[in-house]
Parts: sequence; C-alpha cells; structure tokens
Amino acid sequence: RFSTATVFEEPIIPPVQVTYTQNLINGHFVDAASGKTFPTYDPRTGEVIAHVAEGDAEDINRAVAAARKAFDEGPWPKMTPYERSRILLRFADLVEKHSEELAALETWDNGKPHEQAAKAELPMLVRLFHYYAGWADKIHGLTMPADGNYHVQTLHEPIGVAGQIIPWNFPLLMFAWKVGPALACGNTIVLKTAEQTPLTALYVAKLFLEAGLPPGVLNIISGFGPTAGAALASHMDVDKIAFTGSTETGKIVQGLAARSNLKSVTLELGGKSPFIIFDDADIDEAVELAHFALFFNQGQCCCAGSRTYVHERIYDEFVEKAKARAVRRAVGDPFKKGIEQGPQIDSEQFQKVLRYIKSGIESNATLECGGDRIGDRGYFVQPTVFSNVQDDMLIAQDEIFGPVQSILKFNDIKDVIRRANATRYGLAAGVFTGSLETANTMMRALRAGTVWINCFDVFDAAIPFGGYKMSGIGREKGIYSLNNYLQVKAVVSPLKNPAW
Ligand code: TXE
Repeated sequence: RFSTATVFEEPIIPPVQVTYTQNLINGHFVDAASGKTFPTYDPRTGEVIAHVAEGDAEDINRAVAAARKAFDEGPWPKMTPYERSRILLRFADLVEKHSEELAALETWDNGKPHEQAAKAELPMLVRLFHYYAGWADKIHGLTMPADGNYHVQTLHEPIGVAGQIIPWNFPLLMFAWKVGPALACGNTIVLKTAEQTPLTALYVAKLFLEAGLPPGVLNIISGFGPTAGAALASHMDVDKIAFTGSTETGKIVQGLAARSNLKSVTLELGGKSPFIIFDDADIDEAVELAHFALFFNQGQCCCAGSRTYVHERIYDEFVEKAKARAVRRAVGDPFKKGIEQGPQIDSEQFQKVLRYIKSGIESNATLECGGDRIGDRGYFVQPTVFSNVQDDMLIAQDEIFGPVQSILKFNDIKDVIRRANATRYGLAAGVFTGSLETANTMMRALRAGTVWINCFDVFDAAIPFGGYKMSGIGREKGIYSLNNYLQVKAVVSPLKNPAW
C-alpha cells in the first residue's frame, strides 16, 4: 500500500560533498579543544555522513570570548546600520547562489524531501535575511514628553552576546530565525546546532565570512546539549539565550540562565496544536489541509496539527478520506522526485514515534492505516491514522513528532473550544469553516500563538511565531523578534531653556 519500493533501492548519492566539519570560532574553522569528534548520520540508512568537531564547555568559552570581544571592541555594533544591512544582503545573495548544495546537504543530514528543501526552505532562508537586512537600519528609539523640564529619549541598543541553541527539524530556517534578528540589531552570536544536523550551519557560516561579516560576530559550535548547550546557557558572559526544542529542555535552559547571570531567555517549545474542522467545510479541502498540517516534514513540526477535531456530521466521511490520503502519501528516498515523506531524523525519534503508535493501539484508538516502520534500514515510518481518539489518550496529549494523525470527534463549538484549549501547550491552532462568524469566534477563543483560518503552516518573515503557555516565551520573526535582541535605554537630560 505504501510506496515502499523506493525505500529498498540503493540510496541516491547526494549531489554535494561535506566541506566544513570544524567549529567556527573567531572567523576560523578549528578542531574541538578536546580533539574529539562525533558522527552525523544519514537518516535514510543510519550510515555515517561525516565526523564533526565535538564542542564542549571549553569550546563554548573560546567562542564566547570571541563574541564578547567582537561586541565590546567592535567593529560590529559600531558599524553603521547600513553597513550591517549590506552584509546581510550580500550573505542572502551568496545563499541564493549556493542554494543547490545547501538544499542537498540539508536533505542528506536531515532526511527531508529535497524538493521541499530546494523549493520552499532555501528561498525562505534568502527571504528571511532580506527581511532582516531591511530592519537593520530602521531600528530606533522614541522621544517622549515628560513632566518637568526634561528632554527624554530612548535608545534601542543590542543586548550583547547572544547564545542560540537550535533543533534539527529545520536546521537552516531555525538558524535564520535566530541569527537574522540578532545580527540586524547589532549583537554577536554563539550558536550551537543540534547534534543530529550540524552540517548546513557550518556551510552558511562560511558564506557569512565571504559576505564580510567580521571575525567573532558569528561563532558556530557543533556538540551535544548537556555539554555544549548547557555551557552556553549558563555562561556568565552570555547576555541572552534563545532556544528552540522540547519543553523539557526549555525548562532546563531557563533554569541554567536563572542560576547563572539571569540572562534574558526566549523559548520556542513543543506543541499539540488542534486543527478544527466544522461541518460547513469543504471536506476534500479540509482532508488535504489536515493531512498537510500533520504530515509535513515527517510530522516533525513544533506546530503540527496533531489533534484533528472533526464535526460529528462529517466525521465518518472525513476519516475514510483522511485514511485514503495517508495511504497515498509517497514515502521514500527524499532525494527522489515526487517523494512527500522521508525518514525520521534518527533512531531515538523513530523509536519514540513507534512507541506512541503502540500506545494508541493499546488505548483502543482505531488504527485506520499504517502503524509500523517501512523497510528494515533507516528511519522510515508508515503514514499512520488513528480515529476514535479520546482527549485523555497519550497520543492526544503528548507531542509525537512523527507521521501519526489523531482524529477526534466533536459536536458543539463551545465543547471543542474547551477541549482544544485543554492542553499544556499553546503554539498554534487551525480552523476550517465556511462561516465568518465561526472563524471570528474561534480566532479569539483559541489560546495559541498562531491561529490559521482555512490554511495551515503559512509562514512569512513578517508573521510572528511563538507560544502561549508551555509552548514558549517570546515571538520570533516579524517586528516582534527584534525585542528579543534589543534593550531600551532611557536617556534624560534637563532642558535649561524650556521656552525653546
Ligand atoms: O530535543 P531537545 P530532542 C521536541 C519533539 C522531540 C523532542 C525531543 O517532541 O521529539 O523535543 O527532541 C539542545 N542544555 N522537539 O531531544 O533535547 C540539543 O542539543 C542546553 C520540538 O532533539 O530539546 C539541541 O540543540 N541545550 C522542537 C536542542 O537542545 C540542550 C524541535 C533541542 O534538543 C540540552 C525539536 C541542555 N541540557 C524537538 N539538552 C520544536 N519546538 O520545534 C539538549 N539541548
């Protein structure tokens, strides 16, 4: 039933080579202080792609020292905003020029469909840096009237050294969401990539150097969370930490920040986003959108529509069609044209997804299709659909982060609002309806950082993204993301001659 044939063929050789595997510190690619390396794997086969430098606390120290110097002594924060903007634009042009290699490297390291990387993610990467280049010279404070004879103004200044920890599901886009605003605002950076996907950030960091970014402004460390990541979050010379990943690790990062120097923290964490389909919806469109909302990127999206609520009047028809769509999903070598779904990122995530599928079966949800791995190597999972899912089942509560759709039934708008909001998460929500009134009610009632009406996963450089509740703190992208990387200084001086 699934397009398994492709999975068993010899994997397509990626049209790219691995060039950069060392850490980038102060403008130079260097080995880890310990001399250690760790392997990064091809999720199609589980085979090693390359060994990369394994950064730990000492490498973080060195990178932070470089970033500190680049911030305190310049030239970065002292350059004119226009000069900074030009470097960001030159970088975006270089990314565009190297899009093919970058898309191939992203697919190789991550397993996502190459068409998705090449046609959607690389253009978005370029777009994001154009967007932030546009902000660089438009950041400024205010003047305000105050009681008494005073001239009052605010300066919007960079925070300093930003520590950034990113996940593996969108390695390049997560890089852009973090690095773009931090640089536009004049900060310097130490970024730790996810241990599963270290390759593309190193490649684009080289492009940044080519674009004229001064040494020490952007430092990239490959390495693991409890060592390199924890060292960054607890470093006394880091002024701000931005993290994307699981809610559990987000709590650790916030704790480390609090226990060290109280650096400011922004977090983009997990989700269990509802996608709610009313009975006035076009069923075929709703099925396709709900399928996309969940299965996109192998289900490895923090905002995945992972609780599909369907009105009881259209429930049976919806389930039949959702199942048919999942069975048709083209799974296989992500380098192959037309493939919609590649492997999960690694063995740990693969096992986690299979465990949740087992839990769904054991809790008596109806397994409509899928439920198992595909093939006997790599981390391919059958597109899986459960119906008759109840709110208290684990598969309706936890973030599965895989190609597993849970379809729940509702019959009343008040009831579905309550159930949709009854979660510790609040990242995103989707609503599908033909009624303006229903849409208006839902967009206000849902407690989530994004509400998509009759669409899902619409991302744009200008649209803010972030979570309510345990899905995070702060917003990335758009004008709101600048707040994460700026502090406000109030400047007050007496007016000697108020008549002027
Ligand atoms: O996440 P972690 P993992 C969710 C998803 C997934 C689960 C586990 O449900 O199944 O998290 O994935 C670094 N101090 N999301 O284990 O641990 C780590 O090295 C400092 C949602 O990959 O949160 C990596 O760079 N840093 C999500 C980053 O944190 C630490 C994206 C994310 O890893 C650390 C990914 C520590 N003690 C997973 N421990 C989303 N919101 O998009 C780990 N890290």
